[in-house]
Amino acid sequence: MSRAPESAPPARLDHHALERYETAWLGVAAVMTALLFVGVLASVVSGTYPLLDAGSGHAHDGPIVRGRVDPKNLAATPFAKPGLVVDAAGQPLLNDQGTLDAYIVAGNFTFQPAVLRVPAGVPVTLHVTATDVAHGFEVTGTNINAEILPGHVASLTVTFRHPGEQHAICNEYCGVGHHNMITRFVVDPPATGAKETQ
Ligand SMILES: [Cu+2]
Repeated sequence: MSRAPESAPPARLDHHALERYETAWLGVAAVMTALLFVGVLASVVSGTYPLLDAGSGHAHDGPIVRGRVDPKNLAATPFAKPGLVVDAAGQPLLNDQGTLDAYIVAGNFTFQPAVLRVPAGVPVTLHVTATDVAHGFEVTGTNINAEILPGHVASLTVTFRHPGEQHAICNEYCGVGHHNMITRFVVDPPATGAKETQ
């Protein structure tokens, strides 16, 4: 059945109705803008942006104050010895929170250490900072993903469940050597590490 040629043109919203929609959407946009503004302001005031606190109270924090370090003076911080924190016998050392600590330094198109051995099944808090420019830090197969800024410490806790190898990569373009920034995580079976050294 074909439409009658003389049928009325399709109904259109008159411009008053359009104005109402426009006003409503402007209202929605205004509310979203206000919420965003309040949210950013609140996080700045409460000090959660852009830092992740390095957990003050750790025995080995040294001069890390509320997630801040002097990137020119990492020698005075635990970052001077990148890697897993171990005791005198070379055993991984649990902190007060019951996790292991590992310090990682991003800079000069590398992560230090290049290889990090961690036991499976034990939570590890990774403290990461940068010496030069902004880098990314993403551990494959985990939800660890942070922006690493000079002077700031990102502290993220992860438990590697399965023995094997995983990698941390820089996912924020930082210069010509960007693609070389890889750290290998070697995840040891839970029992092995302890037995070997006894
Ligand atoms: Cu990079």
